[in-house]
Amino acid sequence: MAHLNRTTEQWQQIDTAHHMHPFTDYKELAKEGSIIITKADGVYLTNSDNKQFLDAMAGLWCVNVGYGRKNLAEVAYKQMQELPYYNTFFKTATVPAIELSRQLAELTPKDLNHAFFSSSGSEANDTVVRMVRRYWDLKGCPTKKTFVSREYAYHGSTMASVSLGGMAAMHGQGDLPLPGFAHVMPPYSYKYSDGMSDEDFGIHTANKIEEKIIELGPENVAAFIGEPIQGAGGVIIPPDNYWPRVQEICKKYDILLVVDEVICGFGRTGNWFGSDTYNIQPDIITMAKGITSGYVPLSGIMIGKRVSDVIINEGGEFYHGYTYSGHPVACAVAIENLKIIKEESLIEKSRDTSIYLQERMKEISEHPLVGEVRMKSFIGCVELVKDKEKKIMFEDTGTVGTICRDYCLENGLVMRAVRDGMIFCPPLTFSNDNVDELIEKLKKSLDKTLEHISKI
Ligand code: PXG
Repeated sequence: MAHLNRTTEQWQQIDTAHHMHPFTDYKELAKEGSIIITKADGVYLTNSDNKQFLDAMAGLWCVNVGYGRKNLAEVAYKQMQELPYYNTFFKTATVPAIELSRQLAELTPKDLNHAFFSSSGSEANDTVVRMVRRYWDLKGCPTKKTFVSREYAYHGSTMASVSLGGMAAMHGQGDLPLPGFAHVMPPYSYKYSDGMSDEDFGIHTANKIEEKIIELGPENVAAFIGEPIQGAGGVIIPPDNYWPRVQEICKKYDILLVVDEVICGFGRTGNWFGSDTYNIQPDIITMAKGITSGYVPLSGIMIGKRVSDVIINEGGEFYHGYTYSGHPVACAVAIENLKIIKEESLIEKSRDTSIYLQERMKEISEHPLVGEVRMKSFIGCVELVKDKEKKIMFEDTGTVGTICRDYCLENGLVMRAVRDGMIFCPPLTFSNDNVDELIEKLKKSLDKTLEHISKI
């Protein structure tokens, strides 16, 4: 769009006049004006004033292969010429949708052999709710309808996916969650463990799920849904014994296990899926983001044999689907994206780089503002706290995180602030040099933040 030769101020004015952004305080944005990103290459973004930023967030947790991949653009261009669109309703299919389903069946954990596509993580989670409820109806258990999820879970923004999620602020707008969605304490050790050992805390928080199932009555519970590591909730990394216990509980009460891999999938945690990292055997997984590295929108769920056998063999027509389910251009880009991840061994490489990143993060841990740094391969959080020794968090949650995020931007670094946690989730292509740059810029931003808040 370089032909639209407008100044930053002009773009900002038009943006304010006509464009409502997601998750935005509109008055505040109108005062400040948005940062307009015009191009990107590798792990760097450029704004409309030609300032460069190191992108330690892979866009919004999604650009796993980095920016500027010409072959992804070429595949999209070719597919648009050959067949830009056709649907997968009414007994039709397209070659990219079929081939991607086959490849996903191979890549995803055992028994997940069928894909149902959509365009966003939210839509995919809506598919989960509809399919799981349909499954229990077909099994003759029509009361098994409630989903158990966790506080601070993020599963999307549609009515069903926001209900699955556990974000109190979102629930506060518009009388949500819908009936049939319950939430329990997440394994957020820094905030809730209260001196408990990691092991005890893992069991303690997993048992919260069991308590909730008993409270609701197992005959009313359809599924538990969880992200292997809770991303938008602040990179909440569970103790190692958490997921094994969750699986035991789901089995014991005959509850389906749905794993939301929207952030953790496609290499983020050092394996193809978070389910591989934590040895989880899900009945269904949700995928989006890294499936195309964000180059085009695509999402989907992979369905395990237990559910697909019933839906396919006993269900007749399943009245659910989207115009863009299995979009051929999106599926073609996804196939090429998977090829890049495999051919460049990006998962193995990022796992290696994460060892260096973890080492360098030790310097960040020593900063007076930092309560802890927690990470798993290429996803992590630097928790900023009021009192490092006594483990006291800030009362005015989110203020210091936002100040630090703004200093990061000033210093040419994109990190996301979740409450007072500074999140990193870089492209899998991040090199050791990129790590050095991240650490240097983050240190500088933390110093500035400390200086800033000591004046308040
Ligand atoms: N599940 C998970 C685990 C996610 O992280 C979704 C589902 C929904 O995906 P869509 O494509 O509908 O956005 C997500 C999305 C943030 C942020 O502020 C995180 C997400 C989306 C937007 C903002 O960190 N995650």
